[in-house]
Amino acid sequence: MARHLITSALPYINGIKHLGNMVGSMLPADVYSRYLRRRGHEVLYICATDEHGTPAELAAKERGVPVDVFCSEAHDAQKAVYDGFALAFDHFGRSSSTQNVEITQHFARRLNENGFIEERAIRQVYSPADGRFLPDRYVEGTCPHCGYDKARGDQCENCTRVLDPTDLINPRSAISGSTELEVRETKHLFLLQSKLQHEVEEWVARHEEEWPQLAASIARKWLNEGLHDRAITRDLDWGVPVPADTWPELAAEGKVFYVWFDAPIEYIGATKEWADSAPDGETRDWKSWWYDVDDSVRYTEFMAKDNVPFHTVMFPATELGVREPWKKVDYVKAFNWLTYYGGKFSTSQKRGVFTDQALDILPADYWRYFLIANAPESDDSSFTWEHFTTTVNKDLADTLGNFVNRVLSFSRKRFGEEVPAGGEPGEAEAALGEEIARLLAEYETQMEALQFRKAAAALRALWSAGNSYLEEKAPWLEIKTDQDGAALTLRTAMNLIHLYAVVSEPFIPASATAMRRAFSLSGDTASWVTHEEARALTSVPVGTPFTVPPVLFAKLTDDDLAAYKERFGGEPGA
Ligand code: B3M
Ligand code: ZN
Repeated sequence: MARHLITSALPYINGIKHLGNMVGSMLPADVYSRYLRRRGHEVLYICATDEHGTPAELAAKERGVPVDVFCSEAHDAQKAVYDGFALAFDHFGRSSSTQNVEITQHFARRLNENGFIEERAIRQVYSPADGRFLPDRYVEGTCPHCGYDKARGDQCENCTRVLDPTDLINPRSAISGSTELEVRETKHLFLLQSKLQHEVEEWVARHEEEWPQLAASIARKWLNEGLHDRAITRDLDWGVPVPADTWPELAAEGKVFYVWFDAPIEYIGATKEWADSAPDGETRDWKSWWYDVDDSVRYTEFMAKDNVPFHTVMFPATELGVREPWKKVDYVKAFNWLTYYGGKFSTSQKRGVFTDQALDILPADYWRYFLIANAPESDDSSFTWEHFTTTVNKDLADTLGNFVNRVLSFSRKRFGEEVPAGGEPGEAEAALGEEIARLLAEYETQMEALQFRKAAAALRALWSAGNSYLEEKAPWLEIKTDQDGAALTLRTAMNLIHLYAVVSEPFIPASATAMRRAFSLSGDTASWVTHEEARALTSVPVGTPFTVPPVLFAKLTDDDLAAYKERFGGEPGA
């Protein structure tokens, strides 16, 4: 059993995330964590809100509240949505924590001691109208690479290239809209990534073969373009302060670290937050997860493709330059985009379905299953309400939900509230057992390979196999001539329900719990199903009391579909 460290890209604090963000980071990380926990591994799943930088300041400004107040409220609001999605973080932290401040400053001091930080005077965009320097997103304009006219000063949303505000064509202030911008000189800290290029290349070369193609190709592209020295400080009121013991002058000017410098470090910071918040009597050793002395931890990161350069090249460069054995990522699971009717989901333009709205409409399990089954793994994938309602009706309501309900209600009606005895398993049961064991093995293989769509397909096939068996045996007919045979069929089907409860938990935890609780099994542990158990289908013994849970998944009607499309718009976006 390994120790698995899992992180998903830290959601920015500036607003509630849409379904595209959810499926490209937190949700698959949660599914994978839940799976590994069930398999008996030690898992630590860490996430946090990414609270620094210009997006936070701009969002707070828009709301008219101080940025720290804004962040703490926005953190709670995001956390509530993630609880609603049943994301089982071990800790959901905040990058503005004192733990992150300390570790970030420590990293900066070490990088400086090792000769990887240099103070440089640079020319920066200054807005007389706003009376301040305009870093990153405070400047908007046209991307010099692709011509997109709403590019931000830190990164072009359209072509994902990282930018500097002075790169933009026709720049304007994001605060006042002023186009009368000047360039003035000011001092900043630079991380000398060019000096680390060689080491990062070597490190990537040792890992890229194992990474999915999407992550590996992005890392390569960045390395081939060459690592540039980058300014890692900003003129902002909000952020991790530059430590005064090392850079008194810059600290006095109120410079803070650039958000992309401290955000990945928060993976570590949040782990320390987790340790520091241990209940009385429990000790949590955060360093054993991060200070890599015995190679006992496997670290998997989840993120959308625009975050890949920061995680495969820049953060590793930082970690390498610190010259301490900080754990570096082993496996990078990257995702393409989920589109809304082929167009962009957009937080800023409020197009698509937001995670809080999704939960208003239907419980988390509907979304969890649909999103993972259609995760944009090898390509972008498109969300449409038509596809969503069809999938829910077919897979969840008909294939799984109906099976559970039909089997349990019919058995209760004919044999009472305990699992019936019936005859000995025959050929049909043996064939079913083989099929279930085979599909379970396939499901495990895909989960371990982090192939979520294929894992979902295997799960669906497991549910379907139960339906085929039930159709073939038709206990509602069988019972007319062969009571024992019908009881055997139902008992076997009930064992399938229990197996489904166990193996479906990573995808649909609430429904899985409802299925499991249908049986009063003493000593029913959280453990996984072995292939022998899958073949035998006898884990739920004769005589086990059961109840019929309420309908697991409601069928969505044409009226529902029309209402969703009316509310959210069902047409391709720009
Ligand atoms: N907050 C970007 C994003 O939300 C950023 C990820 C940080 S991961 C350390 O897409
Ligand atoms: Zn661009």
